[in-house]
Amino acid sequence: MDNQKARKSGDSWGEYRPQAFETKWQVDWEEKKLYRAEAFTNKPKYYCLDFFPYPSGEGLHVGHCRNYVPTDLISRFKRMQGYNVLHPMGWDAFGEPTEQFSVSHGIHPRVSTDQNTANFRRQMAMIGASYDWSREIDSSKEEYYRWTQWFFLLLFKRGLAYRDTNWQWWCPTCQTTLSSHEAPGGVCWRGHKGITKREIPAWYFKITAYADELLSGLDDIDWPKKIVAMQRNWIGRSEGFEIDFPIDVPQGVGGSKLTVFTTRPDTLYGATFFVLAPEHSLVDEISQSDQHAEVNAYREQASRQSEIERMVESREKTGVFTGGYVINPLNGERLPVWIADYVLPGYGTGAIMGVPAHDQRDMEFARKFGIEVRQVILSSSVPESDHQNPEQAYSGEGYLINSGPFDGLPTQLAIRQIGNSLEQISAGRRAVQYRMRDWLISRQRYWGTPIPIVYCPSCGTQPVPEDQLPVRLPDMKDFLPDGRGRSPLARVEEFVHTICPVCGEPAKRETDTMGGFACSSWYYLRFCSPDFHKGPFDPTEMQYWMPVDLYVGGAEHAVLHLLYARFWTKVMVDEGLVPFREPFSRLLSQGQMIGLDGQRMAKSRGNVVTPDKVVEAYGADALRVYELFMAPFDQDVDWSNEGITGSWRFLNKVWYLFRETYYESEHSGQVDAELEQRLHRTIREVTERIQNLRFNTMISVLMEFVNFLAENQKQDTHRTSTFHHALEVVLILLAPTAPHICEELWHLTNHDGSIHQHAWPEWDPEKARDEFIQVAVQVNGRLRGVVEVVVGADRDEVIEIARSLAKVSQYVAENAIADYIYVPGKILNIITAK
Ligand code: ANZ
Ligand code: ZN
Ligand code: ZN
Repeated sequence: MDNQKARKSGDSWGEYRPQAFETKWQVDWEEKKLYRAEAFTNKPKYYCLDFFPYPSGEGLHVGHCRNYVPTDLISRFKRMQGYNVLHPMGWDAFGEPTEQFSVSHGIHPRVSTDQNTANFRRQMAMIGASYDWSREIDSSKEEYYRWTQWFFLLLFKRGLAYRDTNWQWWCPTCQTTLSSHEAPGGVCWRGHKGITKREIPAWYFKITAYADELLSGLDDIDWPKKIVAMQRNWIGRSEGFEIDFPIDVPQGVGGSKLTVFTTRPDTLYGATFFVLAPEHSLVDEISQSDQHAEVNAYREQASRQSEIERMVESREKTGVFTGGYVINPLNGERLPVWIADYVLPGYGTGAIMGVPAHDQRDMEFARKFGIEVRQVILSSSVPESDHQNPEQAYSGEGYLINSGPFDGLPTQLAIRQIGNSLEQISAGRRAVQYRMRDWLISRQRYWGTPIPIVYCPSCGTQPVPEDQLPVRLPDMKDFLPDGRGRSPLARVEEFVHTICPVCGEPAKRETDTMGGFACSSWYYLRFCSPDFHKGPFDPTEMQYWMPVDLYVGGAEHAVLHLLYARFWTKVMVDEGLVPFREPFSRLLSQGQMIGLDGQRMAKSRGNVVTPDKVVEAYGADALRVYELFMAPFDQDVDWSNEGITGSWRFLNKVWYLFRETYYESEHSGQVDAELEQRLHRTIREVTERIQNLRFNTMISVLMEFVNFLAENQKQDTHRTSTFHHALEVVLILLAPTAPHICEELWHLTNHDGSIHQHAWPEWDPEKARDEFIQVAVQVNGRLRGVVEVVVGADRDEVIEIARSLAKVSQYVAENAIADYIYVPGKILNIITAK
């Protein structure tokens, strides 16, 4: 810093009034195209992406900022570190909410989408987000959705898109089918009650073909454990056996069989009955005539239950005997065949062997209908006193009893040997099952990507040729469904009637549109080359930018969106389109913002705080500091009005530190060794904490350092060159967090260019070397140990280290903690609740 230039009179600065300069800088950054990503520079690349937001009519609230502020900080930080950063934004604009919004406001979805995205853009600029707006995309625009259709054709060509008629959830309010995940608990995901099942032809994507790859890929990515577990659970892979039970036909020819899927073939000797799902295709064949009436009545009743209801474990078991029997292939026993709704049609083979002693649902069923409960597994832990609770099935491992030649075998060995025996007599085979179902893509709605398929009376189902894309969404004024279960597009004659691409004769178009998850399954690729016309993305740009280095968004999309996007990526790999198997290397999900009423912040709950209000009162930087400082990034947090004031006060302190010290004094040229050490440690701590996404403690480090400088300033030891250098560095370190105030101070202190283009400071490891001190740890005033901590470690860190002490962890585990009293650098006293 040039000492001469630094002389400037303090009174031109005034008070800290962020409203006076924040917008000015936002406009300046945009004009200077500061945040444009440019491919093929010799810088390393960094792709930092937010989940694709749906541009709601309500706009952003401060809860959303918990997503956008941290990714903005990371993007700014990476740019200063010399990366070529891609930080784009776009809109997941197709979908029912937009349609509903349009209806209730009496505007066309195209118009409302444009209005809403404009508002989002404004709000994002207002909080200082550094998006590269030259890459903005909108999934409801023709330039985008023609490529969504292109991907549909790719899936079709590879045999991964098919049409089938199935029972599906139908929401009478939304007037569309719902995929199973959109009907959790038998309620439409938008809260509508009274959904029913309908048999409807629809398009599906065969995601199940990639089940194993979707599982194994989870090993190669840096994602939160919880989300990986949710993905695994959703895919739900089970290894087991299929076992054939011949149907017992007293008179006449046999040969038919019923097959079960079981994970426990070792319990085969304990099977005392057999159950088919009421929907099973062989129910009619097995039912005896005197049972027909009862069987049919039960089937009718079962069809009205939701799958979710049927899966509830505690439900009273119901069922009907069919009159038929099957034969246990290993011991020849005759088992009565029932139908019961706790057996689901869509899983395994839709049939089970009932082993009441070792499966709780089977136990409840057997008790209700007076069926024998036969124990075949003895728990190994308590061999002699193995008195089983007569109402509680033992589903663990152990040793076989009552199992003929297999008696005495431990579970795992028994599974293998019984499996081998079944294989030898061709009555069983190894099998793998997945809970995941194929992806239902059809929606009978207007505001979505039209499915590019044509039905010809002579040529059948034909894909629309690539060079005829896009299949344009016709402009409809009255686009609501008419209650007949068809897509509104079916009413547009010019749309429906077309020419068969194969024979040139009249044909009809598919009128369903695609569910929104199709649009968001590839958008991350579009950002690499948003204006590319020859394909969904430019292969060279894609090679440069992909995969996404950091992907951040809410946990509510942790299963489906991520699974679908991973699925499309794997299809693209197989087609030779992309070289990476996983699109998102690192994933994070931010915690939620809880409103003042203790509920998750949401417009529908009326507890929303908008960034507009906060920025107006405190400025964007205070909001940003607050969002980052209030809690660890991934934890839920309560909105607090005091908290935002605290953040503002911190920035105010920064402002006055500069105003009152820096330019009213010249430095002496002297070096302050102690300050230098602190400075280098601060650089290291801030850098590492940003890298480890510990934004809240990163800000504490900066606050502490600013306080230290302010103290020095009062003691008038601020004339050293070290002090002046430290001030400059503080500004750079704070710039990604509070970009406006730092830019303003940067210019007030006569620096040229934008601070956001300044290089990130380095630290000297020698100078930053840690010094340790000992802190005594007490529990309720009694000494329990001593821990070594780094000088300057904050309270939370000391608590964390202290809690892991063996003598302390015991107290912590057994008692609730009432308080921690920390005397910095000396004593931590843990007070337990009494
Ligand atoms: C006999 C048995 C004995 C079972 C035992 C369990 C314990 P996962 O792990 O989820 O794959 N099952 C199979 N198909 C079913 C269906 N369509 N509806 C309801 N239940 C079904 O579960 C596999 C087990 O779930 C299978 O193993 C079967 O019950 C049941 F001591 O077979 B088991
Ligand atoms: Zn609905
Ligand atoms: Zn034809």
